[in-house]
Amino acid sequence: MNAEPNYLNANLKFSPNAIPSGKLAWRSPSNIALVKYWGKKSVQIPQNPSISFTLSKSFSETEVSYSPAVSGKSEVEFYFDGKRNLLFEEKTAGFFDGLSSIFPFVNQLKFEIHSKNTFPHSAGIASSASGMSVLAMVLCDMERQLFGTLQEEADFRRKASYIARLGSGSASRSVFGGLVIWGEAEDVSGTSDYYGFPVNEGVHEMFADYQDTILLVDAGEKKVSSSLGHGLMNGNPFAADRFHQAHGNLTALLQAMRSGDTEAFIRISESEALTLHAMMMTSQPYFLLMKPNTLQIIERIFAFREKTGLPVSFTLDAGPNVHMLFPTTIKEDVKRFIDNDLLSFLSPKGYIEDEVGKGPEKIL
Ligand code: 2P0
Repeated sequence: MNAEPNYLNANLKFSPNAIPSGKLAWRSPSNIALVKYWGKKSVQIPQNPSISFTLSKSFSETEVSYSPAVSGKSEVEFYFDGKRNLLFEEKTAGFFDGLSSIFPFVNQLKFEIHSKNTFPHSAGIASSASGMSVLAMVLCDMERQLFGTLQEEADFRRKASYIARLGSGSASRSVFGGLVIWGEAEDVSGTSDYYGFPVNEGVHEMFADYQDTILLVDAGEKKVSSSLGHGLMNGNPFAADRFHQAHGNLTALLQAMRSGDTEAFIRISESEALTLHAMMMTSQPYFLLMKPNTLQIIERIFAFREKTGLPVSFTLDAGPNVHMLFPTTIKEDVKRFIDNDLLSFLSPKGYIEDEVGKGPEKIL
């Protein structure tokens, strides 16, 4: 069991007459889980370990200007897509308030935040993963620049992942590129319930640039938030078995990805997607996030795979959109398949051709 890092640090504070102003910006991607996090213990501790691909093109880009606060506590102004967004403002202010013992300097500053996503938010593409991880990168970067700490890249990333987790569990995984585990996995040393851990070494090269084409079935706002969904696992009669199953699936999936066993990769990751939605359907109150077109697409992926023998599979996030996973070598075949067979099931927003990415990037 990896101990919780102790990040409480009263010294990360400016002397009252030397509160700085400045600006910085980061880009941070979303990620797609292959073994799912669904159910948490208190304070953002997952009930089971999860593993994800960090994406490349689906990201949040956030610019943060800071200056001395006038009120003596943290002040946040949040603009999303150029417009003031009071919901994100409240969420960010709450997140920052919760960090006051880790980053006491946050209380001395006024923040003006300008953010945008390259994908529709609250549509089951993990917008909280990119949105919270980008804020974590910014805060850790401020600590590094203004206090001279976190000079080691590994320390910087680990703390950023820890902070991102406090904002949203899945965000802890977006801090790293490629394949990332969050949550203690018995047979993968270095993994932790407190931060993400990249596990790219030894994974078959085919997965280094694996494709994730996100088929947007319904790009609208979803009705049940993930936080609510996680909470409902507390009363789910299948919860204990599900948490146990996830451990075994993670071990088997990682093994399959190391040996390049696409058949096992497909079997385990598709089963994880359906299990996630089965948990939603067996919670009280029960709810459905798949739409009829989600099932239409899944049926067609099964048929296409049967007919062609090509290793195309699907996974789902907490929403109706279908993430189609496949190796780069068959990109053209899959594109033809989408254009011929799937377009009629998609919303006007169509699809996003994403792939495994390298993780957050500093842009200012
Ligand atoms: C995951 N999801 O592993 C799973 C699969 C959605 C389906 O993590 O309450 O936004 O902020 O910790 O991370 C979505 O939940 O939840 C999620 P919080 P989060 O990616």
